[in-house]
Amino acid sequence: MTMTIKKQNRAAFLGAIALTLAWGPALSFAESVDDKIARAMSAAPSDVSAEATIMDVDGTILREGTNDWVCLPGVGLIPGDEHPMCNDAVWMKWMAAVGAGTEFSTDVIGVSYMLQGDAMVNNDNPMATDPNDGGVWVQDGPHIMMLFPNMDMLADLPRDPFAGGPYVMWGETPLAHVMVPIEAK
Ligand SMILES: [Cu+2]
Repeated sequence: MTMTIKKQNRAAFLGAIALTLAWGPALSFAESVDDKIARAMSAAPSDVSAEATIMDVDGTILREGTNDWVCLPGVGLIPGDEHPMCNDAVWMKWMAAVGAGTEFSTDVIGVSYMLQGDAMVNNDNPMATDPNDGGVWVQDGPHIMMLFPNMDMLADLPRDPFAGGPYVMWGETPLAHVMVPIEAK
């Protein structure tokens, strides 16, 4: 009798595990791979994104591409972010350097598409997290981002995101880049 109960308990236990395994992935990955790929691709014109490699924010390759672009469903540096981007090799190098906390430099310009817009950020301080800290905060709509080999090339661009046209984000940091909005704020 004792043996029978144990067997039944064991069966129930294994059944519960099987259910957990069956439902777990569905619950923890509420968003399908197809949805992530579609959002990643929406960051750039189709002649960029259609053949691009699609990489999840954790580095997982969701789809191998055949051109030199890498599209992501969010900005992995910002936890939970869902603003997609399509990066060239220079921007992927920038992302890796920021993620690893290492120095970034480039000999050539870099381009990233963010046609679905961006998160709200402090334009001077990439580490800022409080939108009420008195700094200049900006959340841009569709834009292109550019990296340059040296800061002299950015000398004449405004540091004010609301000046109109391209502006410099995080200009006093090694993460400086040019934001090129393509819609009015
Ligand atoms: Cu951006």
